[in-house]
Amino acid sequence: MKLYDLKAGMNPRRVRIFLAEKGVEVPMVDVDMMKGENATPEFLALNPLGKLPVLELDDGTILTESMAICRYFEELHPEPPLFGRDPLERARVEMWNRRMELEIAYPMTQVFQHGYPFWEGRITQVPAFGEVCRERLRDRMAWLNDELADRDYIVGDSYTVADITAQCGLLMGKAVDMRIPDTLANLSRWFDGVVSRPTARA
Ligand SMILES: N[C@@H](CCC(=O)N[C@@H](CS)C(=O)NCC(=O)O)C(=O)O
Repeated sequence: MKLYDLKAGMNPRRVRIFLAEKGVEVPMVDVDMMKGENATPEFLALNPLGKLPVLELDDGTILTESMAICRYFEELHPEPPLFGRDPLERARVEMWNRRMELEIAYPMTQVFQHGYPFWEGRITQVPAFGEVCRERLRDRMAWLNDELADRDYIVGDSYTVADITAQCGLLMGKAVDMRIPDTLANLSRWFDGVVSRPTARA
């Protein structure tokens, strides 16, 4: 088995942190986007979308999508449970993970893709959309701050994949001038906690 990885990418980071939380080591293949390695015919044969992460199993089976890859490892290595411990908690983890993807991680990537020269020529940039996403993020950070007033983690009393998605999304804020404002004390407290975990730099 090998995991094709993009060191700076938010989604590959989600998988690396997930694996580190599980204590699972998987051989990694670094793909350098700056050199266009994710657009070579060889890589596109693995994932025609040219995106990472990609997991290749020993029999040649390919899995893409970071959450699909994480779910596969959750089944192989159930401890510690990162997708919930019972039916209701699993549903709540799903709910919050989706929210963290759609309300935090997605607008953060759009701020980057529509507002920075790195993406010129790679996508059709619409700078105004990047600005709309900045506004949305400010609103959603305030919402998440209120949500975290009475719990330690995104879902409840334990760290889950929803925290991983939120922390990776918000980590990107450093690069696009969308850091968590100091006034959002609950969100700042939660973020300081998750980025201090030993797995945070996986
Ligand atoms: N929905 C996919 C998104 C994958 C994705 O967008 N990966 C980014 C890195 S965070 C990438 O490979 N981008 C390269 C490109 O768009 O050219 C997942 O969750 O794995």
